[in-house]
Amino acid sequence: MKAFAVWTLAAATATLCVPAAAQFAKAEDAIKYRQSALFVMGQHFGRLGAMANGKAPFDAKLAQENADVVASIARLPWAGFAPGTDKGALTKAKPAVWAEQARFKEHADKLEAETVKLAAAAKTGSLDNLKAAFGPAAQTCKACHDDYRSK
Ligand code: ASC
Repeated sequence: MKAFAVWTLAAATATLCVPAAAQFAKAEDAIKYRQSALFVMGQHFGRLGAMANGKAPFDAKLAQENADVVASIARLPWAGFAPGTDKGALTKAKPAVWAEQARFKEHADKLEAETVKLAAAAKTGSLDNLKAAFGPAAQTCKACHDDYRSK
């Protein structure tokens, strides 16, 4: 029984930690993975931005769908910045990502937190709430890009 409990806990922990524990066969795969996740997130974030900035009509249901995708994907890219993945494919990630891992993680955590707030805001169905949450979320994208992505 005890062994079962331990195994169950281990399995549950492994499930919760899937993104962080993700392993890649080679650096190129990790680079493609993080770029893909960031690209998909950017597409959905951009659609929200268009609504928040009045460039597209506000559609509460679409906003909620896009914000949910953003909040889910926001958890994924970071596993792709594993040690040793600073090269192996074309990448704009600066060496500072690996030199300042704790600070880089703070940026990632901030993005995750803001995208959770963004999804909660979108869920209210209010454009004003979406606008209010969009700015801080976009700022977390920008802050990290400014420091950790080369031009
Ligand atoms: C986007 C996108 C980003 C951010 C950033 C916010 O839509 O792809 O990287 O917003 O431009 O400042």
